[in-house]
Amino acid sequence: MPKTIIVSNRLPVKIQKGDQGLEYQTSEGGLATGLGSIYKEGNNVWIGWPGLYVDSKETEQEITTRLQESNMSPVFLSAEEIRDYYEGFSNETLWPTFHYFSNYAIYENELWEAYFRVNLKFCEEVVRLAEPGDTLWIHDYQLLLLPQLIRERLPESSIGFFLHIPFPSYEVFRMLPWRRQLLKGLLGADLIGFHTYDDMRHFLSSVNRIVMLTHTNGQVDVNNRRVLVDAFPMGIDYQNYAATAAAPDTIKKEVRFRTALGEVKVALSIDRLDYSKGIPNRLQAFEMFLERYPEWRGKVSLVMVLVPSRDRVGRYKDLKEDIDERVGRINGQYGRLNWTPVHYFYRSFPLNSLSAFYRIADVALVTPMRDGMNLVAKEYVASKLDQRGVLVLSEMAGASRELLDSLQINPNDINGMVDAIHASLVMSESEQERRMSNMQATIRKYDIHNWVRVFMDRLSFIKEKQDKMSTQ
Ligand code: GDG
Repeated sequence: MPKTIIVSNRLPVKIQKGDQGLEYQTSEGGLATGLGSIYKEGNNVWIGWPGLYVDSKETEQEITTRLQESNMSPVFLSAEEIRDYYEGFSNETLWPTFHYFSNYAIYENELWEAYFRVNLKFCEEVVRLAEPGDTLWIHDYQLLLLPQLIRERLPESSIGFFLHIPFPSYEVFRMLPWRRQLLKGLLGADLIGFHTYDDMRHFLSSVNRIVMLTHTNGQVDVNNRRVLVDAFPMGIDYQNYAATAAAPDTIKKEVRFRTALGEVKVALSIDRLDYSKGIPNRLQAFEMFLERYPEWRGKVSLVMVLVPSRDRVGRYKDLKEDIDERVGRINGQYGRLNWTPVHYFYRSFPLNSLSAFYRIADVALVTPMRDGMNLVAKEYVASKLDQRGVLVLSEMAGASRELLDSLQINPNDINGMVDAIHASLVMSESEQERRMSNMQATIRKYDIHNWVRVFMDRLSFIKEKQDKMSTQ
């Protein structure tokens, strides 16, 4: 029976060293939920790094045995590989470049070589587990070389690839010294998916100008093999977010939050700590809003959840300091004994707390400089059971293409953000309801299960088309 193999940098599990040995916690992330319906079935499997450094073969064996029970197959990384492939090339070369922060990118051959070696390591694990007829679905920017590496070893295999972050314009992409190898790596896939039509267009333009291959209707012929390129905007598990928002535990938490916050309007932001998320700009806008609209002082608070991320990378430490300073300045300048302008949390919360935050928020400020999609925007909308609340959304987030009833802003336009914050706080309830219900209709229909189904269908479609081409 052919199986499906999912491959991503991280496995959908969190392993921590506790007093009683290793503790395993399955991930609740969007991707894990969506692909849960696949990898947990039959003999399907998810290949990836378990997210921690393991220093003994015995522990590796223990983790491997344990994860096999839940259809996961770990790829272990050495301390150098974590530093050079993951923190280095993935997060200090590709991540900034793909998010249009090329000035933050470092170009070092040693990091590139580690990236190549780790992609090869993933390839070995795929080759070990794959059998004829299997379908492979590879995820994200840490594994751009993997499709072609697998293609060389298993020429007949069916390979899908999905990029979760933006694909930059040719002018930015071409700054990478390894641009040719990266494109060739990706073109080993049969289907290459992006969140938006623009990402897809940028990719095709780079393919055209860097590896000189043309395309027709998103199809590129590579060595007599047809590669399909398409946009698949990722959705969320709508029913789950709506159900969590309606759960008694969530409502209890909302009541507790409300008591603690007092009778203020709530603006909410939730992100991983990352310079792509536009956090300083958002704080600048909130500060300017308080300055320009003194009548709102004491009447609105920003609840800002920052989830720690990549805190070993220098750039992220600097960003954290900048944010701490800005929050301190706003609270120092405007705070009162009975009112805190910015409630700032640098940690993560369980899902029902997140849901209570979504419920209580009159406004969600989702203002990234660049974002592949941004699922927080969709989760906020799905959690608004009474259809009250306003989404302020950056036009630089992939989600802006679908959530047309949000108030869209350019994150570099601080005045525009100030106006949007004000407009959302004074928006009539009927307009809030109209906008929210339109957005809910969209994301209810195009949910994560639909996303998985459509991607898999397109992959079988292109594979069948190739088979027909080769028998003609
Ligand atoms: C990448 C792309 C693309 C956040 N805080 C907590 C928590 N979260 C969850 C959110 C949401 C997820 O983390 C964040 O997803 P985003 O889409 O907003 O952003 P990235 O992490 O940068 O993801 C992005 C995504 O991939 C999918 O393709 O949309 O553009 O950058 O689901 O709810 N979850 C919990 N506690 C928290 O404190 N439980």
